[in-house]
Amino acid sequence: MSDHTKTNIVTLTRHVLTEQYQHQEATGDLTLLLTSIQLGCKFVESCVRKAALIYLTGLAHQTNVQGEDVKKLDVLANEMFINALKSSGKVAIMVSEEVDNAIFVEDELRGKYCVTFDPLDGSSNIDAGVNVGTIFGIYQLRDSSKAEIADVLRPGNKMVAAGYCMYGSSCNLILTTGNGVNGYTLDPAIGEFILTHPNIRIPPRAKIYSVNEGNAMYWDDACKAYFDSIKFPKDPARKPYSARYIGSMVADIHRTLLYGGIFAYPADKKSKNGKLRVLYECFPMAMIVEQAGGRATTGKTRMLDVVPTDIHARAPIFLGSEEDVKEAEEFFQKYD
Ligand code: AHM
Ligand code: MG
Repeated sequence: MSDHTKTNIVTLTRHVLTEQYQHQEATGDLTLLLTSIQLGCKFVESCVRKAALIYLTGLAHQTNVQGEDVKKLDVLANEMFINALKSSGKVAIMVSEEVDNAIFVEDELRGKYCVTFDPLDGSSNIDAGVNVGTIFGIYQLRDSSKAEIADVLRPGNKMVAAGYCMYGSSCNLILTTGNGVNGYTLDPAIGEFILTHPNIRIPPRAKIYSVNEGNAMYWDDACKAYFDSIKFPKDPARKPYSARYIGSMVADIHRTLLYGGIFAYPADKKSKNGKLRVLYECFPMAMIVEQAGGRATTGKTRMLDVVPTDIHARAPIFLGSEEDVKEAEEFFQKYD
């Protein structure tokens, strides 16, 4: 590596600014908004890293709108993102997994963006030191809107950007602004996300499936038949798929993005709409996967075309490599 390469580093901010300047109409607002998201991610990364040392593991003794136990780190991450986003002056509406109602930013600080986010996804894994993450999606207010709930109850194909940050063996931020997908790794020494994975493309097919098989008993026939088909292939030329399931969406999807395969959280007899939330889990991941050349569906409908009816609405999801997801869709068509 030449000295030049070592000093001419591309940070996330530099990269997004360069991309934005290629568009005449760019104001730099999205870059500033992303700066506040980066700050939130760096803060959460630092807390996750030392959670056990500063007594941040365990429950906060609260339940959230979904009736789930809230961890101390969930509370902290949520507060951090709300404060960072609000103070950026670029946000009008926030939707957080941890807050029952949409949060409308006061007039003096109001900007033109709406941000949906899950501040700490997969937090049931925290106490075991397993990867967790933050997921976010970004919309712009509709033309001449003064900020209404209808600005966020829109299909995912209206999002202008989406991303996630994975707190794992390294801290990786994956981002799309609708022009492909890039990955950045946090350099803790300088506190900057550095471009390490430019233009990520998901392999068109891979022999990996990622689903909670403990729910198989409750799956419908299409779902059972699809997973059987990849585990017990009839075609002798095809080998059975490998199973990989961490139970932390960000980590499972990060692997799917880089190695390919299919990730799913299907609907089942217990959870008629699956488990994952449309606005801040399914949509951002679907946008990233599509932008990387993959595919995302509910089984029957393109994920990004779903119209959310409630800010915490859920949907079944299958996403990943184009050919694998198409094959799953064929089963849903056949059994319809
Ligand atoms: P959370 O938002 O309460 O953390 O739940 C979402 C998580 C996802 O990260 C993961 O894909 C899923 O729940 C795992 O659920 P299950 O334990 O039912 O397999
Ligand atoms: Mg979540």
